[in-house]
Amino acid sequence: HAADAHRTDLMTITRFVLNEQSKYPESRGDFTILLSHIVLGCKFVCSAVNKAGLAKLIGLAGETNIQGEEQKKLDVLSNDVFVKALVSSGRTSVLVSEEDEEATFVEPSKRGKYCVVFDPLDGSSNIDCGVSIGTIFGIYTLDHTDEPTTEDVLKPGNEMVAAGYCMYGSSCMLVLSTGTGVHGFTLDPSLGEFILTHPDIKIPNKGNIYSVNEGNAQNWDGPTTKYVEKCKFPKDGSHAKSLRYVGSMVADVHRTLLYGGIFLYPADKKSPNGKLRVLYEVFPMSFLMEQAGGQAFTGKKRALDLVPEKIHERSPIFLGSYDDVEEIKALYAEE
Ligand code: P6P
Repeated sequence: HAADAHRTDLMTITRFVLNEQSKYPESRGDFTILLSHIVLGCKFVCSAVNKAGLAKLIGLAGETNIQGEEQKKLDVLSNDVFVKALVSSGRTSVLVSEEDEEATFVEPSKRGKYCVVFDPLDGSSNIDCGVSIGTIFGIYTLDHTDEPTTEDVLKPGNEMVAAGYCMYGSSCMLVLSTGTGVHGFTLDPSLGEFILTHPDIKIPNKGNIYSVNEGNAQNWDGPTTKYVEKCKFPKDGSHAKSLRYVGSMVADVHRTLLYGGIFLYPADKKSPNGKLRVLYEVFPMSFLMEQAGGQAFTGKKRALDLVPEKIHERSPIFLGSYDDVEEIKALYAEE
C-alpha cells in the first residue's frame, strides 16, 4: 500500500498522558484534567502570539510587572488566560506566576491537589521582533488538606512531578515530562491538537554549542570565565564550540535539548544569583534536562536540589549535555 496520506494513529497529548497515567491505577484522571487546561492556555497564547502583529497586541500595556519590567499586552493576556484556566480546572490550590508578586491561592470550592509554577510568556522582550518565546511550567502535588500556603511551592525541584514548556515559534511545540522521559508535541492548527512528534527526546551526551550572553563576560567569576575560554580556545586541539544565543530561554533550551551543548546563565558581579528564576525557569528546564539524560548545575549543587526561600528567587544555571556540564562542575570544584 502507498503510505497513508493521513496518519491514522494520531497520538494526541491527551491520549499520551492518559496512557501514562493508566500505569498508576490509583490515578483518578486529575493530572490529565490539569494538563488539558494547561494545553488550553498554550493553544490560546499560541493563537494570540501568532496574531500579535496584526491585532496590535504588541506594545506596552503601560503597567510594569513585579520585576520592574514594562509589561507588554501579551504578557498580561497570557497570565490572565493561564490563571483562569488553572483555577477553572478545579485541580490546583496554589499558583505562582512570574507576572504576579504574590502567589494565587485558589478558593476552597475550586481547590485541587496540584500547585503550578509558571512563566506565562518567557522571553517577552523578544515579542516585538518576532523571536520565539514560550510558556514554562512546573507542577508540584499538595501533600496535605490544610490551608495552602507558599510553603507548598517553596520545595526543591526534585519534588516536582511534571514540567514542560511550550515554544511559540515557526511551529508551536509543547515539550513535557511527567517523570518518564521527555516527549515533544507539535500543534496541528487544522486539528487544534498537540500531536506526538518527538517521542522520548534524549539530549546528546556532548555538544559543540555553548549558549551564554557574552555581553556579561566582564562580570563573570573565574570558573565561568575559564569555561567559556575553553569553548572558544580549546587547548586539546579540538574544535572551538559555536556560540548560539537567542536571549529567549525556551528557544535556547529547546535547541540545547535537541542539538546538545550547554546553556549558561551564570552569576555575575551585578547579579550574584544570576537572572533566571528558580521555580518557573530553572527547575522546569533542569527537570527536563535530567529526564532527557542531561544535567543541570547551579555552580554549587545539582539545580533540582535547591530549596527556594522566596517564590521569585533567582539562581545561576548551567544545563545541557551531561559531559559538557561535567566540565564546568570540575572547574567550580577546583575553586
Ligand atoms: P539576557 C528573557 O527576558 C529571559 O528571562 C530568558 O528568557 C532569557 O534566557 C534571559 O532572560 C535573557 O537574559 O540578560 O541575556 O538578555
